[in-house]
Amino acid sequence: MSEAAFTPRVFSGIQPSGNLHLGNYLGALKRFAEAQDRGVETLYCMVDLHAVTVWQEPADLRRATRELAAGFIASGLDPARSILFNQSQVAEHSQLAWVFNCVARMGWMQRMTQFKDKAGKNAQNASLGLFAYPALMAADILVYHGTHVPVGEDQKQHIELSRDIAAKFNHDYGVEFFPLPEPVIEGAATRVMSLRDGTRKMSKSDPSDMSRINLTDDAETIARKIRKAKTDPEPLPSEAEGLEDRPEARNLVNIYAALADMSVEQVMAEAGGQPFSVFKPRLADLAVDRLTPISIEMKRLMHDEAEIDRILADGAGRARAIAAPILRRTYDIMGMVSAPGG
Ligand code: AQP
Repeated sequence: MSEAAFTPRVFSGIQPSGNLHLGNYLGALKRFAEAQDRGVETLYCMVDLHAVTVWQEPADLRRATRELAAGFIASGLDPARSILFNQSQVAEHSQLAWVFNCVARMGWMQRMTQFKDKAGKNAQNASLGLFAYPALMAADILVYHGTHVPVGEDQKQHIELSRDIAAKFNHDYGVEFFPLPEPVIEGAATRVMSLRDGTRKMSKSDPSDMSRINLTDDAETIARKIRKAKTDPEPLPSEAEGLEDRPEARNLVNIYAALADMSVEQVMAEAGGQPFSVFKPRLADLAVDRLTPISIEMKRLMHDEAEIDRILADGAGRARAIAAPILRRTYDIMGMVSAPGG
């Protein structure tokens, strides 16, 4: 393996913690499929080891992992062209994460806003895994020498930390072994907000199901959630600048733009001045048109769990073939003695 010559390779992951939603689709899954369709090498992972940083019922985790795999495939990821797998089947993620636990500094982790958000006021009671989460995430990417990571805006800080870990490892050992991965955060919907509060991101763990559109929602549910989405009483402004202090209006316009593959300016040119009584039904029609084929395909795929398990096992084998030599070389750089010829 020639060090410092990094072929572009895309890696990203999603937690199988239930309720795959429109934010995950527009911020991540849709972008994953676009990278695959550009012909770059792509690896996409159901990060079950991340999910268990907070409590998961075993039966729910098993179901959510298969449902997420179905969501990946229904969103356009082709197991023949992308490597699709669940993290716990490739032990090299955890092995490299331990190395990175020894590279990353406590102070770096303490600055992570996701830890602060998720641990809340009771940080002493959070799991050690939740604190160390970003080191595992760095390992997820770097165990493949991943160079590009499509993610939503909320993950930017973690990718920056992955770069810091890669740079410190390279510096400490005097090598250029790990690439510094780039976040790929593009498009109109890098941060989809809650339908109930335009200042909070749409999230799996929001207790209100009305706050998000789930990829498993049927047409009627999608339309109802959009109809009931919080808005202000004014019609849409005629230009994008007019959305600045109107978080709910901006969110619906961003969602429209991302679903229609349009820019926000193009949407404003078409829909500027419309009251929400006109814009919301248009958005609902578009969302139903784009999302119901995904939910129907997910349900169909979920009928054949054995086939999903076969796809994940096949992906894990292909992922391990890339990860194992990178981990071996990492250990070697660090001075770990390996079996002769190993
Ligand atoms: N609201 C969002 N807008 C755009 N992108 C989003 N992503 C998540 N929410 C939004 C992106 O989806 C990918 C997978 O996220 P994840 O499931 O691994 O973790 P998360 O970011 O913690 O997702 P949630 O829904 O916010 O889960 P909870 O409620 O458990 O915290 C990432 O690329 C993420 O950016």
